[in-house]
Amino acid sequence: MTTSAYVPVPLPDHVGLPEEEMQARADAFLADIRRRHTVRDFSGRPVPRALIETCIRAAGTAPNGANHQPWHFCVIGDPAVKRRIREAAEAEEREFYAGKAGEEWLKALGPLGTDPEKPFLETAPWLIAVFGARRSASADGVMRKNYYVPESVSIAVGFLIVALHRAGLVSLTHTPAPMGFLNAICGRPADEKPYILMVVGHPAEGATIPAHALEKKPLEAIASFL
Ligand code: IYR
Repeated sequence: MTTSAYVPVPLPDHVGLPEEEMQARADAFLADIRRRHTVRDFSGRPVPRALIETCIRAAGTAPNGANHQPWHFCVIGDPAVKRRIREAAEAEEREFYAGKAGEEWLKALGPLGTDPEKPFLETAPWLIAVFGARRSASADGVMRKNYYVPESVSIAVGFLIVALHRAGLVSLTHTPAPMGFLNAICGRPADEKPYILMVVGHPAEGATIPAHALEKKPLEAIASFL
């Protein structure tokens, strides 16, 4: 059995704050994140690639299993590739809405107003397909097993969503199912799993969201303190 040694370094960059300042920052963050909404009406307004790169760097700082960073972000701006993704996604969605989803699921989607048409996959300037790898290479090229892959990828996507929001962009976490077509289109190995297809850009003028999306459960319903 081989093990690598723990090499401690001092905790870098931690900013200790007075309690009032902590509360003020938490309040300010809550106010800002409350303004984040998932958007399905995108404009074609371009977004600089550098902005996307920075947001992905932020996503890449997420906590994850054994710090193996088991994710890959495939960023698509090429209109021809976006079109292929739209066609493949809509083919899946047509089956889903035609009955594969089942009655209960379709009923739950009623308030969202979604359907098999996914024009945003072509309109939005960027799509980001997020993959998780069960095995991947370390910095020095050694292949190794990854741990807590779905959890790690999901946390990174959470960071990405917040980074995009803070940058003044909107996004949609899209999950056509199954989305195996993304491996072929993105040129990713078959053992990587596509978890989420992020749609990123600016909202279209007059973009709407479902009223139902504004109903957030109160603290009492989502938390308990022992
Ligand atoms: N993937 C489908 C259906 C869908 C499912 C859930 I759960 C949503 O929160 C939203 C949509 C679609 O994108 O239309």
